[in-house]
Amino acid sequence: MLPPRGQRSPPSATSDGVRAGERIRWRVASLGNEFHVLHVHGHRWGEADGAWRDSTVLGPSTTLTVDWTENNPGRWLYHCHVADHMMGGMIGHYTVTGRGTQYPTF
Ligand SMILES: [Cu+2]
Repeated sequence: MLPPRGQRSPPSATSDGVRAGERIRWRVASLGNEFHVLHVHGHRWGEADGAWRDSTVLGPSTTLTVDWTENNPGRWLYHCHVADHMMGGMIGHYTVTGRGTQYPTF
């Protein structure tokens, strides 16, 4: 999802065609030697400690796998919360079609 530092290419995730009701898995890789804070708007995933989160810190050269059942149609932003990373291109949108419960954005 996140481009190498200094590149302005958009994240590689493609999501058009995801429909409410589908089970979704995101695999995210943090490349290089910087920390990132992934935030996915409109969605949360369960963690091993029982907490529900919509953002998480990714350390250098780590990966994250999260799953959820899609239930929130709309066009959602996902991005790194480090401002200069986001301004450098670590931002994209994620589109969910179909019917479901429309939850507020976060
Ligand atoms: Cu970042």
